[in-house]
Amino acid sequence: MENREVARILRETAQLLEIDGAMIGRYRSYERAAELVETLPEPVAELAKDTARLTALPGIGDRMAEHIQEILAKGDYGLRQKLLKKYPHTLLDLLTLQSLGPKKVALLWRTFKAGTVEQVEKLARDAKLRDLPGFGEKSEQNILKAVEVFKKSSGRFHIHKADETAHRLVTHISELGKKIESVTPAGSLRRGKETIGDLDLLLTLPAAKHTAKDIDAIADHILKYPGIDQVLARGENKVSFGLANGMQVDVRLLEKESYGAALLYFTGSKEHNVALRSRANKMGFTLNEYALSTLKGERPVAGKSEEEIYAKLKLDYIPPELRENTGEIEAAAEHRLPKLLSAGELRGDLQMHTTASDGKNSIEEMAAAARALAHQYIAITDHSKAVTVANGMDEKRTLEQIKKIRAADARGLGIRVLSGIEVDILKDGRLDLDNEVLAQLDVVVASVHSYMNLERAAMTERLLAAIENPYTQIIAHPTGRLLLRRDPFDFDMERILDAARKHGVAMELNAYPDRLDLKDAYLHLAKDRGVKIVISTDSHSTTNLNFIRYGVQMARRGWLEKKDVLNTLPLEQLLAALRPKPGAVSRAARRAAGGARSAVAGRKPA
Ligand code: DGT
Ligand code: CA
Ligand code: CA
Ligand code: ZN
Repeated sequence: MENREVARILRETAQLLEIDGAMIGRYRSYERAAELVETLPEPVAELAKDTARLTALPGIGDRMAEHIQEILAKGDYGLRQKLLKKYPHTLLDLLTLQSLGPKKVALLWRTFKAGTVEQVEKLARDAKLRDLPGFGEKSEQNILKAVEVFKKSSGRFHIHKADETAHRLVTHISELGKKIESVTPAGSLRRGKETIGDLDLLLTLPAAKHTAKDIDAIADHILKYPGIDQVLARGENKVSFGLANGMQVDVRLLEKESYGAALLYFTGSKEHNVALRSRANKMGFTLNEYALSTLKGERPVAGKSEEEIYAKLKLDYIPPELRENTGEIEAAAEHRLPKLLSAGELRGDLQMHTTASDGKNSIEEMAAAARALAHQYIAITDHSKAVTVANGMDEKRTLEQIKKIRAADARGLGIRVLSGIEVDILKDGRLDLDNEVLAQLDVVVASVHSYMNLERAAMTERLLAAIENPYTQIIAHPTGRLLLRRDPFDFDMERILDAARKHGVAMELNAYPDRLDLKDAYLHLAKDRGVKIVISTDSHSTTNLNFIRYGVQMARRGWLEKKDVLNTLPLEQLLAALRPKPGAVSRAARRAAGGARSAVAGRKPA
């Protein structure tokens, strides 16, 4: 069982306890245990083999340790089951709605016995909620918006969750050793899409003749994967099942000779496949999941690898992330596909939090973990005071934090640590900290965390004002979307990108899997307009730093190349490429002498 799954069960217990009216200390202890498990650097299943190691963790007592062990053994435990006898399981869906917390869900349940999303939706539509304490007309609207998001997102998963599950499945299936040739994730996961519907795995069989019995044995082993909830199909070509976490998995069994054709087909997207097939037909071929063949006589001409199929279709190889039929086939035909960014080209990470605000680790711990990922620099960017729930820093604390970061950096951590801030963009577009303080930071990242429902014109003006502030260097998670939970802010993206370009402000691609913001289409738009991108993880713990790879995948989906991304630059060049601080005369002057106000937009990486 994955840490995240155990954490989810503990967190749900906390929420159910809160609904149940438990004392705050009681439900908080489950919440804290959930957070702890979620951010453990190793599998909790390993740790839990030794009770003493579990109880050595902060905040985990004997009872919590028992709970965790029971969850690991049975997938659930007594307390949660007891609570779910009292309250319907669907209350947990209600809790996922952006605008409803446990207190409000409890009130809805007590007042109307409303326990499903549909019931609450109806109450909001019928204007029955506005008179409840803590609700109003605006909350009814917000609930209806959240219901829309819920409906759109049910049955889909965040990419890191799908990725982890796929990894575990591949490990499990690989135990078959020589009985199989290979097992490869395909579908939307391989394309790096922001959320994943189901998992598609391709399993190739060894070349030697295999009998029905061999295939049976393979299926038997696959279905021993722990966490299978129900088997949906079992045949000689396909094994499908649902997992306890709600995810569905299709495993296709195929001959080695078809590997390329099958990988191409099951990677998709469907739109890419359709366009590719039509090109094949025009060239006198047919293309299916088994091979590319001649139309007449159906003689196979390619199928072992994707490369040979693209080549026969007179196309350059198209990386999976580009396969959405948004111009990649035309570009491949004309040899003008971008040379996509690769993970190894990133040199640093420019947004992360520490215990100074809502992060779980210290400056030193973040630095050590980033260094282990071979980063050359990081920026520590804790929150500013407006974000009270995240313990944001005021001017005084920010100055202390700058000192702390500089001191740590001066001690030498094997990686350069920049002093940064994630400063809040207030409702009117002003930044949340004084200019004198902003002037002292190496990296100023600005972002919105409040008044997220402003109408389009107001939100556009707000972001324009933030970009025009001479201290702003990077706009973080620009649209504020939370995948499967919250729609993006409404604003005029093209105007914002134009302003960013004009003022030399970079746009963040936030790699945190709940965000992936900017998204692919906006990244492409930004690139076309000469706006630079920074890829950052927005880590709140050392383990989050690994999310950088999802950012790289999204960047590739946005057609980005090394030159489009500022944190591919060595440190000195990065600092020179970020918008210069007001008063940073020497650098600005040097730039002017070089004739390049386009220093940010047009700089070539070394
Ligand atoms: P998902 O699972 O919703 O995140 O998205 P995908 O892209 O993984 O879609 P899925 O699982 O339905 O199918 C996997 C791949 O199989 C898909 O990307 C392309 C291929 N495929 C599925 N159905 C069709 C179809 O009707 N026509 C064609 N040409 N390809 C299909
Ligand atoms: Ca899929
Ligand atoms: Ca599928
Ligand atoms: Zn943020």
